[in-house]
This record gives sequence, structure tokens and C-alpha cells, in this order.
Amino acid sequence: MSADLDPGVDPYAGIATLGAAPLWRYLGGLFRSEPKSRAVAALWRYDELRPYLLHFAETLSIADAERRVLMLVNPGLADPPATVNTLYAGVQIILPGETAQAHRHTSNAFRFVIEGDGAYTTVNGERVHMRPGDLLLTPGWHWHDHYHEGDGPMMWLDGLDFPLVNALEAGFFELYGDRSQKPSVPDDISARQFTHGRLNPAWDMERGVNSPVGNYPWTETERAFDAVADAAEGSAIDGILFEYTNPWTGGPVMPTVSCRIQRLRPGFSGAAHRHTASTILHVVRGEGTTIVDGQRLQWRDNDVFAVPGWATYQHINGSASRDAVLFAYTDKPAIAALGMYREELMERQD
Ligand code: 1HN
Repeated sequence: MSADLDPGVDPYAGIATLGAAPLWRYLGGLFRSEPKSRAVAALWRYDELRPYLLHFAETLSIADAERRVLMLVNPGLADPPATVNTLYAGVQIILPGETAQAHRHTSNAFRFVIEGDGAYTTVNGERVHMRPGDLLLTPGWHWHDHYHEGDGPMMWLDGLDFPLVNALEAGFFELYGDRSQKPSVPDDISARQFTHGRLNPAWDMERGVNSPVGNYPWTETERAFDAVADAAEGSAIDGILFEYTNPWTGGPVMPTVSCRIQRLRPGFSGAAHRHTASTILHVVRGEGTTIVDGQRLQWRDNDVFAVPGWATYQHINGSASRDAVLFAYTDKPAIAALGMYREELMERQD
């Protein structure tokens, strides 16, 4: 065997010029014993963001911004920006009379309403009205534009899976011909046709991969919590935990994202666990602490926080008298579909 290389040339430099690299120098980094997210545990305080949202609402026209949104950027995922590895969160503000132009993208999206009343999103020709605590879906490739016909500013949390879609290089985006869509079906019809999988339409209806429900209104979520009250044990990790479901399947609302809502009773102190799914949480109400890999994130009403994949975490309701309610979304459906979902209980960190 004779290599016949020029003895004056470093073989490592030589293979680099050929677009080749020595696996033995990369193996440890490429194949870890377990995942280590580039994302870090992070918290965004709504009280601190809100004045800036109002500032930009006053000084930046919606025509210039197109979507007036503050992205919640994880310090470990600055460029391209993301909130956790696969998912994004932002807070959007729209003022009375404003229209956010119609477009569509392959990313799955949803809104969770924080403040205000009187706005609606038109999704593929259906006007879907929003109230605080409502979850509105805008699944991938659905046209959507927003309009605010009420009084006062309206703020909501936007959730999207575009970090995942862009990693898969499957992102498409298109503007609609007009600034907004004309309604083509009765307002809020999709939510009115379903009662959360209990009574589903039995006439012929197209069944796609997404939940057909445009809005999961807070009034129904609250009714679900009230119906259970303290009669159910709930989860030792998450308290009384509901998943918003696709009524056709009983599964998650969209193929890449699971949306959940959980009530931590006064004084609740949850068990610790970790899983390969990444999670973003929004505090619907209450105050408490989530310990993430030993770091205490102290949250209160309307804050948003990020739990990276495979981080150990546990939730604590800091109040002995008040419920805490958390809205959470994760990429679990995507990871599970690929056979890579793992979860384990951990020692408590407090
Ligand atoms: C988007 O389409 C909206 O429709 C909000 O309101 C935030 C962030 C990134 C990409 C698309 C919206 C977005 C977005």
C-alpha cells in the first residue's frame, strides 16, 4: 500500500480541499451520549414587554411593520431567531381599525389571546373572533389576515413552528392578492360545528392533517376546568392537564405542535421530569416557579418562558390561595412521529 502523497502537504488540509473531513475528530460532538440543546431556559416578563408593544403601536404603522410583533428570542438561538429549538413565540399588538395583510406559509401557527377584545382573524375565508384565553389555529398553508374592530389595543401570543420548517427546508410563503380575504363561510363556523370531539359532524367533510377547529374558546376551557374542579387527581408533574385535540383523531391540533393547558392548584409542587420535546409556556394567570436544570424561573401573569428539550424541570404554584394556569406548546408530535420521543422522571431539584 502506497499513499503517494506530497510529503510537504498536511493530509488534513489536503482532505479539506476535497470537501472531506475526518470523522474521528468530530465523533464526540456529533454523537453525544444525550441531547444538549443550544437553547437555554429563559423567561420574558410581560410587564416589561408591554410598554414597548404600546410604544411601537404608537410609532410604527402596521403597513410598515406588516406584523407588529416582538419576537421572544432565546439567548442560545439568536440567529436565526427561535424561542426553543423547533418553535417560536412572539407577542403581537394590533390597534382598532388596523388590518394585518393576508398571507400564508407552510409553517403551522396559532394565537393565544392575552389582552383585548374585538379582533378577528380570517382563516381560509372564515372569520374567527378572539377573546382573552382563546386558542386560534392557523395551520400551514391556510390564508390568514387579522382585523381589529373593537376598542383598545389587542395583544396575543403567536406560536409558530418555523424553526423546524426552516431546518427541514420546507418553508414556502405567499402574499394574498388583496389586503384581506372576503368571508366565504359563516363567522366562527368551524368552532361552532365541533364540541371538542364529543359531538362531531357526521356529514361528509374534508379531513386533513390539522384540527378543523378554528378557535378553542376560553369559555370552553374554563368549563372543562370547572367540571373537573378538584375531583380528579391530575398529573403529578403537570396538575390538571388538558390537551387541545383534533376532533377527527383525538391527537394534537397540528402535526408538529401539541397545545395544552394546565391548572396548578394552590400550593401545587410538581414532580420533575425531562423529555426530548422542547416546550414554550405562557402564564394565563397566577404566579409560581419552574425550576429548569436547577435554574429558578419565577413567573407571573402573562409571562412567557422556554424549557429546552431534555432539560429537567418542575412546576411550583407559589400561591397558597390562587390557582396558576399555564398554556404550553411543544414539538412532541413531530419528535414522536419520528420515533424519537423519550421522557423520564427525575429527582426533584428543590
Ligand atoms: C405570522 O404570519 C404572524 O400571521 C405572526 O400574525 C408572526 C412570525 C413569523 C412568521 C410569520 C401572523 C409570525 C408570522
